[in-house]
Amino acid sequence: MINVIGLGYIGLPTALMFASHGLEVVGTDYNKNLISKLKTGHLTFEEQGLDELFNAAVAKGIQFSDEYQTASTYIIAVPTPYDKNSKIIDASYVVSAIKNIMKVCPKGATMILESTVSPGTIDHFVRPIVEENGFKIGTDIHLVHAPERIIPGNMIYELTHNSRTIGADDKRIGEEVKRLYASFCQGEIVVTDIRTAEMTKVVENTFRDINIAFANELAKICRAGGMAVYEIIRIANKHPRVNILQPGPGVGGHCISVDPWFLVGDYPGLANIILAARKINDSMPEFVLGRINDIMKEKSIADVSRVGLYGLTYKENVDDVRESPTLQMLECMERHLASGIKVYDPWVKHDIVKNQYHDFDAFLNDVDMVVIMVGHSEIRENMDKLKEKIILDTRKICDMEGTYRL
Ligand code: SAJ
Repeated sequence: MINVIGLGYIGLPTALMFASHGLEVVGTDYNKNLISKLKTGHLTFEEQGLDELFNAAVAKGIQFSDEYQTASTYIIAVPTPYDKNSKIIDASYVVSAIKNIMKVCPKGATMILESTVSPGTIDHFVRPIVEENGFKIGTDIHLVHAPERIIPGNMIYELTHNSRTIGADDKRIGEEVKRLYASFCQGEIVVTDIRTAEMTKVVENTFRDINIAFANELAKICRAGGMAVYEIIRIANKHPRVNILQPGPGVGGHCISVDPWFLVGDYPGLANIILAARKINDSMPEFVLGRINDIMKEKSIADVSRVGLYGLTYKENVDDVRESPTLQMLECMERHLASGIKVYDPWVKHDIVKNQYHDFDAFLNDVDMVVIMVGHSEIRENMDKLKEKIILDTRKICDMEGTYRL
């Protein structure tokens, strides 16, 4: 039996995927409210294809519980934030999960950590707990790191088709876990050691952060030099070895804006490009704020309450607001004692910020200027509603004449 620990954005789809492919699965989360929702057939976040997968898993008998189970395999998918001061990983959720598993797990069990961790986390935090509990690693307990790689918005497809990395101490166990994941994963599954798997995952997200930072820096340079950044990127990308990403209002989510800090925290003085990229991406919400101010002056908008931010999530067509550029920008405004700006996001159903709207038309009715922070399908399909508005488009999704850009 597989006990999946942590039923968030990664753990839930993973548990459902294993169960829908016929494996015996119990999903565990310490949040009783979340468990009761799942038990009564309610999903806890929106994701394309998740409903169908949930129904298939329930039909195959998946169980949900707030208690850790006695199982042959544990899959841990809990958050791994970083300490905002030291920049070092905060492994407390992982540590707590391992301690709880140790209370119920039989000898011979395999513990698979899917959460992204800084290289060395398993050595520093996980191994000591296992040993303190009298288990011998390699015989009584097998440790594996199988970092998740799926992208919110396309999770189910990517769970099935992405390549995966399995890091294990013992090649035989690595191959066993590979067979387990091959029950649903059609991508290549590479078996390696634990430290390599840890580092590879962090490197992947850091690579993307640096590349987004390059696009964002170009946007700033081009703004200062009076050049059209999107046209420049479009033409440069015709070169066979150039592939520049898109500038935007910043980098959000719980992955790309977090994981590079692990390397900065652990290797200060060495992780220089990585640190610079983090700073550039973190500076984007403030840059957008500067653009809003400039445009307000140009268009003689005196009152910020006539400005509306479209989008609260960290990217399009997801309901995840963690580290979102819009939230970062609102924080920055509060620091400058500027408030009153209006906000709307069709994916965020509850009030999480001041002056938040839940109806697109009502929102549009109350503003003269719309700042597109997120390119949800809703706005892409209703661009004509913005005809009379002053538009600052940070995502380059609007091609109406007079649209302002980054
Ligand atoms: N962004 C830009 N410009 C771009 C691309 C992205 O500004 O050209 C912004 C997005 O709007 C968003 C942020 O960057 O705010 C991150 O979005 P994303 O779509 O690039 O990635 P995530 O954070 O949703 O998912 C990433 C993925 N990692 C990589 O692509 C290397 C995913 O595969 C990982 O599984 C996930 O992190 C994770 O959980 O680690």
